[in-house]
Amino acid sequence: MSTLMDDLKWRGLIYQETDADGLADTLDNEKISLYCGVDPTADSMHIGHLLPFLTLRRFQKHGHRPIVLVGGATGLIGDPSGKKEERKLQTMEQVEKNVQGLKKQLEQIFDFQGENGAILTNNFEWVGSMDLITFLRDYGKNIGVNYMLAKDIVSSRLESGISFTEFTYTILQAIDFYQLYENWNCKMQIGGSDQWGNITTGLEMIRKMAGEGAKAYGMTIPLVTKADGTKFGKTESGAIWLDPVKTTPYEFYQFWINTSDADVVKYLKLFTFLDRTEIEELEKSVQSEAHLRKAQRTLAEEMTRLIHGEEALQQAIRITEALFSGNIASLSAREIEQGLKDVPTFEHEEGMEAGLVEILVQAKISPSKRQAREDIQNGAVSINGEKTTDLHYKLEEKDKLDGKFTVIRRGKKKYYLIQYK
Ligand code: 545
Repeated sequence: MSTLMDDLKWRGLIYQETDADGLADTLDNEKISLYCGVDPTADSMHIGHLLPFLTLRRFQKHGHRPIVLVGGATGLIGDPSGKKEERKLQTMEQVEKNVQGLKKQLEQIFDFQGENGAILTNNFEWVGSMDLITFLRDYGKNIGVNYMLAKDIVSSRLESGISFTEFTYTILQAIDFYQLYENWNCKMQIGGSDQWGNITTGLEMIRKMAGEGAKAYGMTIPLVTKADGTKFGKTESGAIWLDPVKTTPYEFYQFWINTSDADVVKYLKLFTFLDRTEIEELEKSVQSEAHLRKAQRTLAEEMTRLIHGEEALQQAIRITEALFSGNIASLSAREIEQGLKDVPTFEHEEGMEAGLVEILVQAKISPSKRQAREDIQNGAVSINGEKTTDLHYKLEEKDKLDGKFTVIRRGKKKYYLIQYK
């Protein structure tokens, strides 16, 4: 058994594979090229898309060459896999914009240098200029309609309906696999479990085009599940995007650090490049000193460093610590904005009263004037991290961070923002 496949198995990264023994044997004896694709249906991936690409990166760390394909052509068609309904077509402009966004993210994950440097490709290069006659004669002829109808993806849509366009999608992805097989000696495709049908159609295409002797493999990665049964990768504020504008590095860090004890070891195995001994150490820590949350902290650090880099990670840690201790005076206005993106915000309009008591009531920080006064006198209220017990305090220019906002904290951890126009 190859060490790479052993490792993937131990991590729980293998769901389905074609010819497991043949694959393990091949990986033991040669360095291969393998690929995974993504369609530009959005300008950013979220963490639900990440696993196949991190797995591809594991192959690269073992000396194999990763090919990352962005579907500039397939994105114009729409993969029916895992979709209950026909997709709306995207415009050419949108697809092109999304291609650029995804390329940037994928470039961060892979190493493009050296003998097995990653290759980034776009299927528009060969599908975009293909004429209909070539499509139907050279490729379409190899895949039976009955074969396509038997795939779960298609059969599950026969009742609700599927257009010829989406029905054809799998042939395009199969052409990609064959093209990469021919031009880059690409012998393997990996993807999430929803891609099994497309991957096996590709193997069928390769067999028909290159002959029965052609050797190629497919593997899928399981869907990430959570111990409590809720969906992985979603929070109240939505998906966890890789794009730092959609999900700030601080939020990203928070997502991972909030992983439950029941899930954290599984995520360390699936998502990080820590080795087995390191992960087993952390597993012990979850069992014997769970309150320290060492495993969660390590997971959050590894993931944030991987996607956003060291500097953004250090900033996320700094924001986390400052918000926890209440010492937010140590943060920059940008850091506060990042950390307090989701806290209750009150728009302070010109001409409004600047008295602290009034503001506490208007911003619904304290339920009444009486309570507001009590809160201030008890020392429960702080402005930009500084406690104030002055009942007659008025917010001034110097309290506006960056000229834009004031942070009010009531009690130990309740934060509010006063925003100025
Ligand atoms: C296209 C041409 C190829 C090979 C693959 C493709 C893409 C594939 C597909 N994949 C999914 C996808 O989602 C949209 C992401 C928006 C940013 O549709 N037909 O593109 C996801 N994929 C990663 C995993 C997946 C899959 O990118 O495979 O299972 C999610 O985990 O849904 O020649």
